[in-house]
Amino acid sequence: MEAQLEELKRQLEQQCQLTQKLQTENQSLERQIQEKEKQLQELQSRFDEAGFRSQRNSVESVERVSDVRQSRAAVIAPEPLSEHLDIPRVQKTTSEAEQIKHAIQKNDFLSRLDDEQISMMVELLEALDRCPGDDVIVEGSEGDSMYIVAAGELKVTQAGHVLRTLSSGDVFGELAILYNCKRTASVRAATAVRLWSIQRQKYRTIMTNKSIRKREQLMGFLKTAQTLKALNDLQLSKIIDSMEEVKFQKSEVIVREGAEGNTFYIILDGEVLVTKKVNGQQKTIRRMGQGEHFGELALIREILRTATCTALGPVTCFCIDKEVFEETIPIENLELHDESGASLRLKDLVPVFYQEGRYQGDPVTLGVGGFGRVALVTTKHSGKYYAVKKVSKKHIVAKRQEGHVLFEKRILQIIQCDFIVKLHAAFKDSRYIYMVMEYCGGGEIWTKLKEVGRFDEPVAVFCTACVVEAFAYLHKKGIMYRDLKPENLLLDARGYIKLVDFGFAKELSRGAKTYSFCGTPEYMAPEIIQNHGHDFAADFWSLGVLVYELLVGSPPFSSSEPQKIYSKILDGVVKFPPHMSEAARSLISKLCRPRPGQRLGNTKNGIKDVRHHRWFSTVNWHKLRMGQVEAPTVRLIRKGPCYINFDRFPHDKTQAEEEFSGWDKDF
Ligand code: ISQ
Repeated sequence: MEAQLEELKRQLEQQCQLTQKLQTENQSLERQIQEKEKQLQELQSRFDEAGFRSQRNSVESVERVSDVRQSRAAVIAPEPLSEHLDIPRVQKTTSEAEQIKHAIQKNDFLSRLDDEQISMMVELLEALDRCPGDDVIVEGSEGDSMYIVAAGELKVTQAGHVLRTLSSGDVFGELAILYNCKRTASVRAATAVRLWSIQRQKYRTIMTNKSIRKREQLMGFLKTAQTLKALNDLQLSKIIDSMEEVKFQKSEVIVREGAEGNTFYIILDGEVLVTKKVNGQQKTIRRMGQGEHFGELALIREILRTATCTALGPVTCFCIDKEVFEETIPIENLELHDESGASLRLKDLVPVFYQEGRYQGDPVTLGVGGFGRVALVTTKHSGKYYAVKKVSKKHIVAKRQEGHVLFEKRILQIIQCDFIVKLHAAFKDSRYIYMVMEYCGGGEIWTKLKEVGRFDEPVAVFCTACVVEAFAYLHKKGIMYRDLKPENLLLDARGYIKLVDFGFAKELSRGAKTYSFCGTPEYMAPEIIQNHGHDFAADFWSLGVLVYELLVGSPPFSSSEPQKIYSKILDGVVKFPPHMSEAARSLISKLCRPRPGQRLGNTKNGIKDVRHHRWFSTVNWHKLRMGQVEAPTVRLIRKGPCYINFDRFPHDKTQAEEEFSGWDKDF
């Protein structure tokens, strides 16, 4: 036991000795490390010094160090800015201002300031006179000003060594306008000198306040863009962060009519002339100035510019490209905006005239019917085209159509569907009511059908799919359309179909029936003819008739005598020509089932069953709704004057009688 204890004691002593030895070695190693670190620091500072000298010899700056940072970056603490600093502007002669600008432009750092910052600097610089031998900057002191030499000479020294001489037009101490930095060299007047100097606090206060005001101003400008209406301040601020300033010279074309639009512009300074080709001639639409913007639709749609914008003098714009914009803001946040109806005035609408042909010089008429006429007009303000439906009030009263007209206006006002023509504004006077509608320049489907005889299947599928979407929208809102036919389908400039004419539309609650006899005979459902009462199912019947007419060129139940048409409809026998596909036959048969309750679209799955029918198997419904499907109908659209896709009509100079019964008080 005792031997064991002795052995343990010995081992413990050995352990203690070893620990002591290690501690001594450790201390010596630590000392060596400290020594080495000291040496390293010395070497580093000598190296830095050498680098600094070689750099500085080639530049004008006094503070400039190596471009590649060798050590940790200095922490720059933010300085509070004085809010109410009284900062006088110093009047300069033209040659003084020129000299200063020139000095700024040849300085590597200052030349990167923007125009506004430079002019502000020119205004704020104060004159400072120094005698020979006066110190302007002392090495190691904290810098708060920058200087431009107006006249005289100064010597730059570092640790007693003269580094260089500064003379008129040289800039020094410029980093001090950014932050509080230690001066790394001294500058002393060698002769009597005149300097331009500016203090950091003054410069930064002015510039910060200016930037805040500019941001607020830009925010205000952006808020006037309809397309950006739905965005909050944070999103608008992000847009401002992505925008860039661009300058245009006098007469420079900023955007050209017909060119692809990719950029949105806000005018910061200068004036822009907006012109547009109207009736073959370049017409001035308007002048735009500070705060106004153009090209906003380029952000959300693939569009061709609808006007030319030219700089009237030097113009500065703030702009953003579509791609940058899309990366900044999700496009779903934006409102697809068209010129608001509220801003349209009847007196701003000017007729468009035929430029050639037998009606040359007459106003363009797009359509004529029992209802009145549709004229093509444009606005002095935007140069956009509109279709104006003008109907005699006397005629409306005579045909007892007051209710229909009021309903049509009310319905069109609330409808927001890309497959239905938009109503931009409505007016009335003592003789007429006017409905200012979106212009669909591609013409009527009816005209196209007559031109080509019948449509091939892809065109018919596309047109019908657009109508299905319009019906889906209307039926969901409880509105029956009741007047489907190729005459009421217009093509917009992209070849998309839009439904027009809501004179027969009716609101109907689910399960209810209506009994009025209306529509176009060839398209009437049997239950209308039989007066059994009809509902949304009648629209699906007419959809079947439309598919047939598009593929064949004439409707399935036709005759020159109306009674025969009705008989054929009630017989319900459809003859399919040999060229018609099995899928088309199947769809037509299911849509034109005599019993409304069995009609496709009117059974338990509703309009989904129509969309899912195999005749539509090529349709991507989502893309169609998004307007992302390339329309096969574009090849039907002719290029030429804006009215080229419409039949021509002679001008009607007669004037309707006045009407004062007051039925139109809500129109
Ligand atoms: C829109 N564009 C062209 C013709 C039209 C006819 C009637 C209603 C709207 C129209």
